[in-house]
Amino acid sequence: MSDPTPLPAPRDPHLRRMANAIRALAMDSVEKANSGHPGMPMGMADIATVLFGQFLHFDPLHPDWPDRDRFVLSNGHGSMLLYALLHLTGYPDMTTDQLQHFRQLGSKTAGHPERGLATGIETTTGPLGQGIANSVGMAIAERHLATEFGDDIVNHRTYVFCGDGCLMEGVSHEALSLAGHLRLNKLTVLWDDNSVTIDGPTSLAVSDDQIARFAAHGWATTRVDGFDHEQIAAAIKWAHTQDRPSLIACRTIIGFGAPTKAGTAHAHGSPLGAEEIKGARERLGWEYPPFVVPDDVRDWWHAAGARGAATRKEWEARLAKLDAAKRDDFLRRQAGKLPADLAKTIGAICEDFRAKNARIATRQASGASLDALVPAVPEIIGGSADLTPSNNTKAKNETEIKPGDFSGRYIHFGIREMGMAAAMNGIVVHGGLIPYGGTFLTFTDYARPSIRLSALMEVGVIYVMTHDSIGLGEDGPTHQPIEHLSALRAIPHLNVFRPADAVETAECWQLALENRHAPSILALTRQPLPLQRNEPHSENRSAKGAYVLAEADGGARQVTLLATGSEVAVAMDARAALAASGIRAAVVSMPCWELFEKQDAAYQNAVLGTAPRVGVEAAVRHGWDRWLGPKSAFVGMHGFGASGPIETVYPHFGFTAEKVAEAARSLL
Ligand SMILES: Cc1ncc(C[n+]2csc(CCOP(=O)(O)OP(=O)(O)O)c2C)c(N)n1
Repeated sequence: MSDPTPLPAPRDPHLRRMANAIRALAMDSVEKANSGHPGMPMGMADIATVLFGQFLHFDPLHPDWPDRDRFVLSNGHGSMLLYALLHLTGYPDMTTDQLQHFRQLGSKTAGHPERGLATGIETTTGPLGQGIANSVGMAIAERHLATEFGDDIVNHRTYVFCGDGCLMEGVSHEALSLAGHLRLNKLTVLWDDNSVTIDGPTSLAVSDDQIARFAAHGWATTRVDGFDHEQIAAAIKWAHTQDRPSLIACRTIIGFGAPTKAGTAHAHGSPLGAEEIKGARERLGWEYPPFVVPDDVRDWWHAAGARGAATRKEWEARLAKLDAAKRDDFLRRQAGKLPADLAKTIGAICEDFRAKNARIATRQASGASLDALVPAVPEIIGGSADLTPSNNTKAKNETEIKPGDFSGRYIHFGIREMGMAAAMNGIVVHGGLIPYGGTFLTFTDYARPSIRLSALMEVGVIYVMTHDSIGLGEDGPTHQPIEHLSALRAIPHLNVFRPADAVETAECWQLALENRHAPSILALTRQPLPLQRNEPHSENRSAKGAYVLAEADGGARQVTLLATGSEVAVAMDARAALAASGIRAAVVSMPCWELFEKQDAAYQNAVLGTAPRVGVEAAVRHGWDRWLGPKSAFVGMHGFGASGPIETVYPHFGFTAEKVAEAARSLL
């Protein structure tokens, strides 16, 4: 219930005043926007004041300082808390004007924090649970890089704010469990324990004992009054001494200060209204007009923001003393630049495939590529959601990350697909590492919310998704992806690669690694595929997304067969069958639609041709009409697959040269 009585005296009136600046900016920005969430910033303002004012290592003038502490606002709906902190501590781009344009088109102050829009936003949050799961990846990255470059160079902490919502989301289970298992002792979660969500009190839907839950996951736990600055500071100091990740449960009141809405869901997701804000100002003793921060408060916050500069300079001095080759490597990786000889490494992998006339599954080709890439590209760090032998994700000699020992480069993510994907987002936004992780393509559904965020953040996570069609056979329709390629292609800014053979697989690995600003899906087969490309390797032909693998022999094309992945071999056989009956067919391999889409019209037209087209893909048609044209046919899936050996399942669903040739003939 609301509590219109005066607020209890704060433990530290000075710090309360600093926190009230956050409260006022949050109330006023949400009010001006007529949209947003004032309750959480008002409830967590004192905790944020202690963390940012006394503990967090950061430098607003050097927001990308690699050894800064990471701060994740997992309860991203409270974005005004972060924007107010960035503004008050002196991030130059977070101006008063930006706060006044909260949630407006073109502003840096989007509804939920978006990485890249403003400096100081470490990761995009809003979908509850993602931030806390990202933080696990950040903490892994920190520990691993410390083993590579030393504690002098990498030695920072990761702090997370989260609410009841984040802890109700299933992905939090995966994240907490993995963090506890790995003993990520430099990760601290500060939970906004306010017992309120949108629908009302948390008692409507949950009765978990969160402290016991975190403890069961192997976390150190403590509880504080989220308005008591001394308790908060003591708990953060306590967290620094733990040998495992730590939870600080902070008892708070949502909308703290609001006379009638505090402590209720009414403070959660809508403007407080003029009357309520007036009352809050009175109760908080904040007599300044909207967006005005008095000098003493501004000075204190600026001093808090300036605190990190000296620490950063000390770090720079240590970096300067680092062995030159190591320092260059560190800086190269931080800048997201790949080793200069990557193309050579890929060329050698392709040569090897050709020399062996590799008739292998593309998942095996991916594994063989990793055998060469992992030693050549030290920033690669990988893993699998418990399908290592199936995904072929573990390179020869790739050692494992273990609880308390982060020197390895292979992560057993456990059966936690979304946790893995979200952790990879955390690893990649941390900087210095390129994460890849495997599971079956069909289980991208379990990871999709995090894959979407990789794409929204424009970060180069690499998803190694094997068993990419009904071609996986006996595991049957539960495991056979049908709509997944289409669903993934629907995500903007995500490159979906489906290589046709070993050479294309290595090429797609190169493209995925080189693209540091878009995530990649590598959709790979379980079944062996013949080598299609046996010309000496000079260019990465997959780079244009689609290309003519085999032109029609003996005259103009009568039909063009468009195929991806395992169906390229079927199309090639169909081409031969058509040739035998005097029909001139070309085969176009389309390993990545998104890259093909980026080519100019002249190239696209040359590849697609003007003849009738047949699309071939062991997946649903959805999306294919973009490429098929008016006179066309599609050989694909029209429903779920079936359990059985590939030798029977594949022809059962029509993936034979005869059926494709038949479809082509029907167009002539
Ligand atoms: C995955 C996901 N589901 C639903 C929402 C919508 N949503 C935003 S905030 C919220 C309630 C969160 O409650 P809590 O974490 O306790 O935040 P508080 O009310 O304390 O600010 C919900 C359901 C969301 N942002 N993300």
